[in-house]
Amino acid sequence: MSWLDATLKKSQHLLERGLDRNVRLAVTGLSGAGKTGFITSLINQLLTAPTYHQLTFFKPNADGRLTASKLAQHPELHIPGFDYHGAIDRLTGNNPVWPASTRGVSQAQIKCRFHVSNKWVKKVQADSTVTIDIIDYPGEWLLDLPLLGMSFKEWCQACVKYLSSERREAFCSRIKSEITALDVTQAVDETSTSNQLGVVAKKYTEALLKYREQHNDFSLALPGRFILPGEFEGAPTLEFFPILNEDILSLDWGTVPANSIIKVLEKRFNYYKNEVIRPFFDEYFSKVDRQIVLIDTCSVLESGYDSYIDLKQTIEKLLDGYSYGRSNWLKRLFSPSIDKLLIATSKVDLVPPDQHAALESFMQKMVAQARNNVGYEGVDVETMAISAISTSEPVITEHDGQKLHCVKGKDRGSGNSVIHYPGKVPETILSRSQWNQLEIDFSPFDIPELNADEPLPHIRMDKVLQYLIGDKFL
Ligand SMILES: Nc1nc2c(ncn2[C@@H]2O[C@H](COP(=O)(O)OP(=O)(O)OP(=O)(O)O)[C@@H](O)[C@H]2O)c(=O)[nH]1
Ligand SMILES: [Mg+2]
Repeated sequence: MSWLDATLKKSQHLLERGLDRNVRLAVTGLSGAGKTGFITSLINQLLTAPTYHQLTFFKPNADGRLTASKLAQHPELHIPGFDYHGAIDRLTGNNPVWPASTRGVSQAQIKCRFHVSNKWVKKVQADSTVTIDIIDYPGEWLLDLPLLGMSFKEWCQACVKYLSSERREAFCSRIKSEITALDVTQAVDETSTSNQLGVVAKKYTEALLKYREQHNDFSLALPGRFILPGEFEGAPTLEFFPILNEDILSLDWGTVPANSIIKVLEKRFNYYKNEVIRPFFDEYFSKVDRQIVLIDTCSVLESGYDSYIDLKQTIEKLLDGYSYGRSNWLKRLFSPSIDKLLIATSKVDLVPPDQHAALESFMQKMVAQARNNVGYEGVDVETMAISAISTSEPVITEHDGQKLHCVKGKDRGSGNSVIHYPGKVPETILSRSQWNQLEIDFSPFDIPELNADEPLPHIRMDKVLQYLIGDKFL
């Protein structure tokens, strides 16, 4: 091959790669992890960057190549638009408030115009545009993802384990007895039993929701749409519950009558999987290129050993669902094409800067197994400690003659400026007794006074942008 051919080939290859400038970004995380705050800040940072050049570690901005950004009308007109302006108005209003917990799906599209940097691509076009699509949805619905890989019986077995834990006893013992007393193998008439099943399903949901309200708890025993049904409110597909009798779970269900309660519940569970969960993930997650998983490690640390174990297992199941290997069930279903995954611990503005590394390290250890599985499949995985919207500033005080790094912010009650030391963040996984001795308090601050037209204060959002989309600005 002559040098001219080689050069042309190289330039063509780079052009093709460089021209792939649409990024579909999945922002993933359980309820309250900070997804909506993150999306609001990400849009805000991109919209203000061409004017303020504040994103030091986001190369196109640092190099002065990002010339303009705008929010565009998303071409998928059947999906509501993400209410960016509403979120900014609420954050920057007289009495600032955080965006409300998300109750449905919405989507944003951001277009960023930039000067091309690659010398080969530049020969063909001096300027180009990167288009970023982001989806926001209720974190509760994410809990349904692992259900896709389970049969009804497997789900029941997982629920038996979950409901047998001591701390849930007070909340679940009544509904457990009610479910185990049902004659679930007898043939029934579905139409006349439907009402009864609906009542039991309602009581089951209420018992688990009560537990969830009082404890920071996420579990597969409470399917996502049981918490937030959206358009499925009142539909029979949400009226199922697990079989909890261990003797029945050990039976071969092949011999059970087709119109028994077991079979009715199984049918509803399968319908839920195939007609509710699968279309949702298919529509929103199958075309994703990049993913960020947000984890509120601060609240994990505050909620104790048992909650930690629950959350760790849920995250493992979720990331396993997202893992991209050939043998993986999600890959078989959707063939997602994610090539970069960022696992970020959110809200680190509640932690003094000298402890960010410890918090990140703790989170890394919590997700080590899941991360390993994903990385093994050739996906680029990174972790970071970030804050989408910072409510504090770092300060150094003195305590017993020693320097102490703290955070300063607006007190939630009085509105006065207060200095807070949250305690020593552990760097590594703790035993149950170490958890019991952990003295930690990440008291949140009020939202500081913010200006609607300026960049929101943040921690490492520029690094997040560089990692997730920086390579698209060639
Ligand atoms: N200090 C601090 N708090 C934050 C930050 N981001 C979110 N929060 C807090 O966390 C709460 C939940 O954040 P959201 O962005 O609504 O979380 P979400 O993941 O969208 O939750 P769902 O919509 O329920 O799935 C907010 O109401 C804030 O109180 C942050 O960067 N710093
Ligand atoms: Mg939200």
